[in-house]
Amino acid sequence: MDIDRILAGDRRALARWLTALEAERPEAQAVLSALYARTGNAHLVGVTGAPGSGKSTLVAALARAWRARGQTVAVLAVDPSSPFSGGAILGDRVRMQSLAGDPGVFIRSMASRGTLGGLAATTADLARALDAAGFALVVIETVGAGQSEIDVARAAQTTIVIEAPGLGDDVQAIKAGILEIADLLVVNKADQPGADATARALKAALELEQAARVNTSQGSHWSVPVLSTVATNGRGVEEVLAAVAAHRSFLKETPHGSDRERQRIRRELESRLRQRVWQHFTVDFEMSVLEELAAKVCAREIDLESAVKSALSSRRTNESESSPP
Ligand SMILES: Nc1nc2c(ncn2[C@@H]2O[C@H](COP(=O)(O)OP(=O)(O)OP(=O)(O)O)[C@@H](O)[C@H]2O)c(=O)[nH]1
Ligand SMILES: [Mg+2]
Repeated sequence: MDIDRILAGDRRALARWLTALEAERPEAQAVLSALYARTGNAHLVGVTGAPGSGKSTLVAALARAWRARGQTVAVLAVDPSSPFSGGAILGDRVRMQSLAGDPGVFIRSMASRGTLGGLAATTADLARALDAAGFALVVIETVGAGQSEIDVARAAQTTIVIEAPGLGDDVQAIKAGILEIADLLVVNKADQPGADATARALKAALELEQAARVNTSQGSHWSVPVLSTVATNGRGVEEVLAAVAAHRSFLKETPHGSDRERQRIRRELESRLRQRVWQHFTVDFEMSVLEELAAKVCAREIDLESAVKSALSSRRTNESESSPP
């Protein structure tokens, strides 16, 4: 792990570091710790939405527009669960081909981690690494479907949720959870029939959701814009760029923004801690104990709470055996 080469912009050194971070190698974490003070300069932008809504195409268009302004861009494409991820990544490569060869752009696909809580943590680490490596914008693309994608999106500072007309029932596709994390809503494929109806449905859903948001947060609040784009020809891309910049200023300049940043870090801290405590717990804990306890609970021999106590006490016995008094 060569810190100097990473900081000098050596792409292979950076790629090696990211690979080692994905594999959770301690030396890669050590580099991240050493470089942590250099993070915090990038703007982390999440892009999430249904499969095929045009995320990659829009990300490529955004990246080109940022590059035209002289800003460097890194893209993390996260696709952990899809059995087609190999193909999707190939497709992404094609769609992002116009960016290939530009030293100011770095594209990385992640498809490896499927463990609970682990993917969001790994994504956040990779985003931080790209931040430390000096990229001005770090875009995290995820297929928005379940909770784990929402967790991944939460690693971003500005989250763009993409919808497209004709992807089944439009309003149904917008789950409450996904509206909640949206800082910008984009109706892509505005050249397709039904785009206006999709935008209207989104605005209506958003009004309900925002009413709830204002009640829970005091003072300044961000009003989520609904924008339309045609990612394939760049229509509306400038407006998205402007809205991302406005949201960034909002985060920097309002108390709500700094609160949110602290909450984001706190959430990450908590989930890492939870994972670490679990890891610690499961070291020399017999997982088969869980199977036995589950069978007993199932057979109504014991209740869940007693099973938890029993698991904890069996762990404690192990602990006192393995550590001298
Ligand atoms: N007509 C039209 N087609 C678009 C637009 N944006 C993207 N597409 C097409 O929609 C298809 C899917 O685009 P992608 O960018 O791969 O979508 P994605 O959301 O990244 O897809 P996954 O990563 O597989 O979830 C491609 O064939 C694109 O060319 C648009 O604005 N209008
Ligand atoms: Mg994609």
